[in-house]
Amino acid sequence: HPTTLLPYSERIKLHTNPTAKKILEIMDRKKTNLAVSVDVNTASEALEVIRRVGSSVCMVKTHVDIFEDFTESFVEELVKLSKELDFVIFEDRKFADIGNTVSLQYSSGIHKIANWADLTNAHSVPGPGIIAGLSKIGEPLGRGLLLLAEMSSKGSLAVDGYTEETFKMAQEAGRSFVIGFIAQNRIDKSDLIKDGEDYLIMSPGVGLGAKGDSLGQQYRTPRECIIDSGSDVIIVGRGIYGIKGGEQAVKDEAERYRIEGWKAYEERISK
Ligand code: BMP
Repeated sequence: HPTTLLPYSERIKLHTNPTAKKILEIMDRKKTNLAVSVDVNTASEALEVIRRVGSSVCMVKTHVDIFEDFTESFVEELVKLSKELDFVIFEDRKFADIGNTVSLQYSSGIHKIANWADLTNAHSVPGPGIIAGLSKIGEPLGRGLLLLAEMSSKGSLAVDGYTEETFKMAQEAGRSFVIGFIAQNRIDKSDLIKDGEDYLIMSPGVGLGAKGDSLGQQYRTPRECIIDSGSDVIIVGRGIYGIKGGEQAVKDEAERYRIEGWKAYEERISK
């Protein structure tokens, strides 16, 4: 695949969306393709994890609807940390409704996601109206969107034709707002991709220890994601914040994944 041989730095100019550019710039500057998912119960715990791992990551992924103590001040602190520690904020909201509803969910309610999240994501199941509804809100703010083209969980229905149609839906929407995919593989196949097009492929389901969990999650190593499958960003949750041994252990584990991910990337582009 043409993209997998290019350094992140050379892909910046292939994008117009400010969030896509920012992600690639940070990856290059901080030498990291690691995103940490902070799926803990409280906003205050999440901030603690972020303070520990922030310098090792290009992106922090949140599920703010998990927090029992979500407030506006969490958002203020998160944005402040994103500037200090140089990372992008990705709210893993997985929108899945008609355009009108998602535009309200994205801009309003308690969370007002569009106000603070650089990046969010959506399922393609409702059709292109979901992209139109979200882009109406997010594009003027310079936000980016990922479509879920594949999932890491066992028995996922996002395979084959669904995955391919998702790619085509993104391609038709254009890259001013849709900047890539949540996927397990380089789904922007070289026979589908057009000259000068570039997408960011971000893969969850990454772990150096366990092979999965009891609820269908399946893990691959950073190497498998980046070299074998051509992913650009590895997303790690429990493998990092769930490590035993206290604050320093979490920090060290993030560095371990950062180094693994970066080594694999350097090997990939040197092929
Ligand atoms: P963990 O590394 O602890 O298994 O967490 C994975 C994270 O990635 C979770 O936040 C989950 O919602 C998300 N995720 C996933 O695991 N698989 C997908 O296909 C898409 C996801 O967003």
